[in-house]
Amino acid sequence: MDDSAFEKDNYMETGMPAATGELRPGQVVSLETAGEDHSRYTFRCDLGCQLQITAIRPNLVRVRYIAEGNFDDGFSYATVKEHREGRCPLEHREDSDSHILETTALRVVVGKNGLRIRMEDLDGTVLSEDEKGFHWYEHESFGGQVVITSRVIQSREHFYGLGDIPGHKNLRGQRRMLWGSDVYGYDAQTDPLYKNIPFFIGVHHERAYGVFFDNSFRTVFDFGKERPCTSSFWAQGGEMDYFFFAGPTVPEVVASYAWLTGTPEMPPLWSLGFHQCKWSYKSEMEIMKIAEGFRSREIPCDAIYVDIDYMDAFKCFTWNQAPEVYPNPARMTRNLAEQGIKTVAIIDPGIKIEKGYEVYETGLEHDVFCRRMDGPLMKGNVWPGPCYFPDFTNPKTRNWWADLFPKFIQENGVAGIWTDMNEPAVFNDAKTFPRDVRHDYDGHPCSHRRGHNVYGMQMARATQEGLKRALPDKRPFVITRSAFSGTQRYSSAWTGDIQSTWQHLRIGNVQCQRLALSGYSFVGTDIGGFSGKSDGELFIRWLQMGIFHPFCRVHSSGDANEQEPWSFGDPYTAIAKKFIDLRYRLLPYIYTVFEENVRTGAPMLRSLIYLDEKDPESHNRMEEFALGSDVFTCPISKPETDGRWLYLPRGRWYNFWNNEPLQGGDEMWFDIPLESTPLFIRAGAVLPLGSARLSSETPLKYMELRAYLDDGKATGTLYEDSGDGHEYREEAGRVTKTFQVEELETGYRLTQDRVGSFQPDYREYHLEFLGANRVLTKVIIDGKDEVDLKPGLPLRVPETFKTADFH
Ligand code: MIG
Repeated sequence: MDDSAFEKDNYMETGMPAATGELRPGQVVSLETAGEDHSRYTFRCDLGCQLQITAIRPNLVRVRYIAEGNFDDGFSYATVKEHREGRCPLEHREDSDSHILETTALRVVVGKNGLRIRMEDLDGTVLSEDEKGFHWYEHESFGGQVVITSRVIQSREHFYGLGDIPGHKNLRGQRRMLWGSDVYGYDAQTDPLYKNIPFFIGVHHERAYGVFFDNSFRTVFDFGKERPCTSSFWAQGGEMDYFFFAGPTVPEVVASYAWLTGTPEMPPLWSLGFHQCKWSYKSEMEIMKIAEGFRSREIPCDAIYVDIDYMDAFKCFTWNQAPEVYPNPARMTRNLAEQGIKTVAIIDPGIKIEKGYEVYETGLEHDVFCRRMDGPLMKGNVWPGPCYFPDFTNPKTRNWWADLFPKFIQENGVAGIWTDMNEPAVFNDAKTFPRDVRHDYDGHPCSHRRGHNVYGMQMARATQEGLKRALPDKRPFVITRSAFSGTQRYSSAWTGDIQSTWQHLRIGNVQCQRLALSGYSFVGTDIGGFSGKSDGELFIRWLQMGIFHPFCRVHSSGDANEQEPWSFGDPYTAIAKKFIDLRYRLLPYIYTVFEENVRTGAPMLRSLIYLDEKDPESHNRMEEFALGSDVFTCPISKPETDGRWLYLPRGRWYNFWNNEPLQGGDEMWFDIPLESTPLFIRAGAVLPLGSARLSSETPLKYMELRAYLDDGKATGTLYEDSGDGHEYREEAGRVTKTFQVEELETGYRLTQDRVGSFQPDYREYHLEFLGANRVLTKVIIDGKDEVDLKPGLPLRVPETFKTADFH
């Protein structure tokens, strides 16, 4: 029997505690403080329950409860250790009912009876308030406790975040489970999904807070679905251990969560280009034809993927080298590389049980595979038939796994690795490992109940390490389907097996926005949809959204139709090329936005709620989103339409296509034929646009700078480095340029401020002033070289300029 049946998943129902088995903390009997700065307080109750509150930063506190016994060592895969261990002082006082702890930004009020918590700002405005607060049930089948926290939903409170959940952007009224699952052809109601990101944001009264429940057991979040005024979350084991982010704005909550769980390293530039994939391109010949398809039509492309059929009998780290399949992978990848195209190969966790197969044999030798409770290795069926599965939560296993990559990658010329099926997925009733499977959990031995939700994350981590060992001078590129909080440090991600329908275009849009709000920016969908059959119109509209996602890849199951940019004939091919070209023109901007995410944790994709939580229009609208601070879009998500209504956020904008200035804060109609998509640039931005090219490796001829003037002013940033390698870690290997436009009496002054000394290939900027109210006829560079401007030609300035005065 599927042993998930032993785990009851509803702990919300009201009823007499005695009847339901619900247990509560009782009365506080003692209080201890630790740390010279009193950054931690521990409360003990009469029956053994404890609460520990630790201030990490003024707007970030950690809250841990245990029902009995002692706190565990607090180990977490999700958080950056030095950040989790940050400390800041807490001031304590008490009144008859409560203990009151304060940082310089947040007040935590703890009830002496029952340990209920109220989080307030220092003016006494409630951010979040417990209902029953912490309570628990004994877990009858497995031992330990089901740990729960319930809170009062504030008036007009809305909820966001929670990873890749496919339903409405606003989670109010929804219940969602986190238990990574292989959900082929999922839809908006499917629950759970692939990724497990137990982080959500609450917004009410123009304020935001966040909660990260750092627990890898199966968790459930209820945002007023069962009881309309109560939100709650619980786990099937482990501790009630959560981090509370006080905001008070959505951007602050999101950046704070990203700080705690980490941000990625800079990716190779090619990984932000356009990628083409299919399950499967079945031979070298077919792959070379696809590459030729791109190059003969001059459609840019940076990577082609090989799916499971490149392997010999689905054995990881092997190639089927039969003459009609992949006779010479090294030759193929070299030929692709000469055309500027990288090869990304899929690797699954299941290792075929087959005598003599090296990965299997060395796996046995190093004892890296998962075992059942009573000792035997865990057997499960996936693509190769019966398999064993590495325990990626064991450092020894990760080391063994990482060592498999150098040979595979160097011999075959592979540039990046795609990890799939790592929920983990198994072809059995439970669709995953039996619950009794053992995991090392980095020295915290446990069953699959605790190991499941981090399995994919640890596989991605070990794979990233493998790429680092294989190509030490390059930046690793990994893509994963399953993830836990913090996986953004190791890998990009895609949203899994999405269907080729208009509804799924809309679902994918929400998923990517939600992931970005949940610390995971380097994400995208299977453009055109994975399962089912796309048509030219759906493909184009999906692509018009996909080029604004940080990860931009076409993928399809390939059983219903071809899905290359030219598969739908005219006029679709030309339109597809136009938008893939646009992706490449935007690459310098996208790269700059990525660097901002790495440095500050600001998400690359920005939902309306992120842009302006004080604007009620932002709470429930789902389709509009920004890429970085300056680019705003909204996909056309319905067939046979040549326009749509959309909400432009408050502030001023320009229509990218005709440079028309627009006043936001309103819903507007735009005519959008198939060869266009809604695209707006923030007034006051200087947008860098690269010249068109076939791959990210082709040097730029020049950089276009478009100053979208807001009252005569504009500013912008451009981050550049060599696009790969590690030199960018030094100032000499990178440059951050800040551009500033101010209005002069008879023209404009543009200044460039550079930090870092990296020198790009191109020598010239081509400038454009949008919203200018004068005709410019000459430019003076750095106060001396005066050049006449020719009408109709671009305004050119050398890449090295400091000030350019236009008159
Ligand atoms: O059971 O490798 O989501 O992208 O093409 C299906 C074959 C396994 C699921 C992935 C999909 C991939 C497919 N995989």
